[in-house]
Amino acid sequence: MRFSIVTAFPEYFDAFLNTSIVGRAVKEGKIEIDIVNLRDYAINSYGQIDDYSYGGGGMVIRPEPLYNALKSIKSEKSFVVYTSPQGVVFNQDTVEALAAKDHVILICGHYEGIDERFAEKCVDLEISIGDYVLTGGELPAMVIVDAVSRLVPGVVGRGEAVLEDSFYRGMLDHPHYTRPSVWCGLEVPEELVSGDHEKTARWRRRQAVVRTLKRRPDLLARANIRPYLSQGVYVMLVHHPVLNKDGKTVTSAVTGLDLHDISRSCMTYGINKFIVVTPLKSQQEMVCKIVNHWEKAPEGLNPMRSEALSLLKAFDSIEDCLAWIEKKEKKKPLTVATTAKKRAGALPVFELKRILLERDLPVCILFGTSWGLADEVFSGVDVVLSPILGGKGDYNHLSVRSAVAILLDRLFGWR
Ligand code: 9D3
Repeated sequence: MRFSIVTAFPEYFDAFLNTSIVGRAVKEGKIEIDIVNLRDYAINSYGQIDDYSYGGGGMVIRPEPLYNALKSIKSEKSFVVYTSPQGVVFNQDTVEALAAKDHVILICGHYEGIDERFAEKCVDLEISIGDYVLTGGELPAMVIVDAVSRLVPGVVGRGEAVLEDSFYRGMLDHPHYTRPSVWCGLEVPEELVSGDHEKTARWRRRQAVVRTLKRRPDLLARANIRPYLSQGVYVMLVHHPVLNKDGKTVTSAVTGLDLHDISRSCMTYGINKFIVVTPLKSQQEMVCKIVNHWEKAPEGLNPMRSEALSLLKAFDSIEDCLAWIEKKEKKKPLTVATTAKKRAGALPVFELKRILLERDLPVCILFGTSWGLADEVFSGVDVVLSPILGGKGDYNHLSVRSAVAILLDRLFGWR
């Protein structure tokens, strides 16, 4: 990975290039950083690189020195970044995108900025590091190089630290402690000195959750919360006798397609069990038959032979299933109903994420079939989720397997 930094103040980078993790990575040849002095491309022998702003204001860097400096270093593989307060705000997604490039050129702005024609013609991405005012783009360039370098293999000593960051990305870190075990009368939390790894992990997860909810609730919209839930997550597909619009009682049939697709969604998003509820014995037998059919299918006959169906379980009623979960988890699960229609009191997924983290209970998400869940189900659950909507109208036409996939992605997907 190579970085080229175009700046009128190369001295800024002296310590940076020789210090700590970045300094070591440069020495070991894992990254290459060249500093290009913009003054070497001045328009005259006075070293002039800037000029008065058209229309008044301060000084602006002229396009010719920038263009000539760029020409000396640019190849087809170069990606040109300009640091400016008007840029898109830098985050870990941008870091990852830049880490995939071979050669990143960073143009540091100074004074009021650079001539806009150069930015239009030569810059691929304009980046700001946050909403505060600095004196120039040199510190932002160092911030970018620092963050991107960490993702270059071998730069961060403990490679798994980088993996952990991306795995737990989207949530704040837990607090850290070191010796002495008592300092100023303050003790290290008992959970960390117990030597019990499971206990330590649980405490750290919980602390990360508490801090994120308190300090950065905005992060929840994108965070993958599954690793932070210490209890099981269950998906329930309900085939319940419901009144249809003609006033007849009907029970929808189990379908192989639903069982497969929902099982695979559950597998993908770390769901503990996929439970099918149907009061009909013949339908329960059908579930077993489908599972057995695929499990016993000879190799080669079933290209989708998957362990996903091992998540599947059938129950007579919602109550029986919830009692089973409670027994298994030693806690009453939080029950969540889904609907395709708007309902009063329904909560958006974002709120459910917050509730799940706050309560840290096992959770069972109920999906209805055909006409949806029965009214008494809605009144008996802890949370009703707002329907998945888009386009127009206050009703969705999604198949239940699509609804499961979308909801699981919104709850537990990386984004
Ligand atoms: C009068 C308008 N100002 C723009 C908000 C002028 C101005 C202020 C500061 C122009 C340039 C600068 C110098 N800052 C950077 O070059 C810069 C920066 C920053 O100030 N904050 C956050 N990220 C960045 S990236 C480059």
